[in-house]
Formats: sequence, structure tokens, C-alpha cells
Amino acid sequence: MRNVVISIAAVLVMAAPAARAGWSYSYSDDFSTQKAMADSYSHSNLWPGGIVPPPPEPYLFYTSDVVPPVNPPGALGFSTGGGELYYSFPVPSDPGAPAQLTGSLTLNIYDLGAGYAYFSKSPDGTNWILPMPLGFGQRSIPLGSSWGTCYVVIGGYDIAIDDLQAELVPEPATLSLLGIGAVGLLRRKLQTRAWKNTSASKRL
Ligand SMILES: [Ca+2]
Repeated sequence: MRNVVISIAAVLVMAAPAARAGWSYSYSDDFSTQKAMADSYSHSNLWPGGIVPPPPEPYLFYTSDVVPPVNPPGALGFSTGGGELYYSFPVPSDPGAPAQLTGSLTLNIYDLGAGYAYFSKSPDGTNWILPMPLGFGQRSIPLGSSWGTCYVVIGGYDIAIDDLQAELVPEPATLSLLGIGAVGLLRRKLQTRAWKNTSASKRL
């Protein structure tokens, strides 16, 4: 019996890292710095400001010229001719991320005049859903992946975005499957133990 208890403990210890039940991911940007330019995997040209004329449309620019004023200062503007910002979450990629992810991307969207905002997302970075309108104010976009990476693009014209935050956790189904796997491993271990005990009894 003591051996069985030790075996159960060993299986649980072995299963714990594989289940990654504690894995979670969070990314945020208040746009007080230009980290979005490094963390996004693709984006429209950045107009650093102060250089006239601006680059040809579309382009992005950092601004505090939004109503109401944002705090901390800094928001990412999209030119009147448009602009796009592509992320793949986790940023940077996490080779230890579970394949099945679920979560959301929230952000604030400000109208700089007669603006329009949209998003699209993709399971593989190649095939994208049709762009969906976002409107203004705080918005939340559901994220999900079957391959450990969530691709999403924020686009629009004459808008600014701020307080972007992505949160991801393993999809519950993943935990269930991993749990089933752990139970299967435990059962097999116990069966092997029982078989060995039976064989030992026969030999006696
Ligand atoms: Ca800000």
C-alpha cells in the first residue's frame, strides 16, 4: 500500500509541469512609450512627429491629443488615411504556452474627428476573419487559439487607442484533456503495479 501511495505521489509530481494549470499571460501597454512598435509584429509606418511633412498615408503616431485626456499621457493615433497594428500574443512568443488558449484583448478607443475603428483576428496569422467594427470607448475582443498564438489586428482611421491589455489562460478543455491524460497515466501505473504484485504472488 505504501508503494501505491508513493506511486500516486510520483505520478502527480510528473503530471504537474505538463498540466501547466498555473500558466497565464498578461500584456499591457499604456502607450507612454513606443514599445508597441517593437512588440507588434507588423504595423503601419510610424510618424515620429516634428518632421514635416508626415509620411504618406497610412501611418501611426503618438499623441496626447484625445478627449478626455488620457492618463498616463500617450495614446497611439491612426492617421486620417488609416493605420494598422498587428499583435501575436503571447508577446514575445512563449514556447511553453498551452496550445489551447482563451482570453481577451481590451483597449480604449478615441475618436479624433470622424474616425472608424475595426479589428480582425486569425488562428494562424494567414487566414483572417472579416474586419469587425469596434466603435469607441472601452472595447473587449475575445481571443483564442488552438496553436498557442493569438493573432489580432487593430485598424482604423482618425482614431487613437490606449490602455491595451491582453489576458490569456489555458482553455478549460485543455486542462480537462490533460487531467484525463494524468488519470490515464495513474491508472496504467497502478495496473502495472497490480500485475507485478500478482506475478510475484504466483511465483511464491
Ligand atoms: Ca496612455
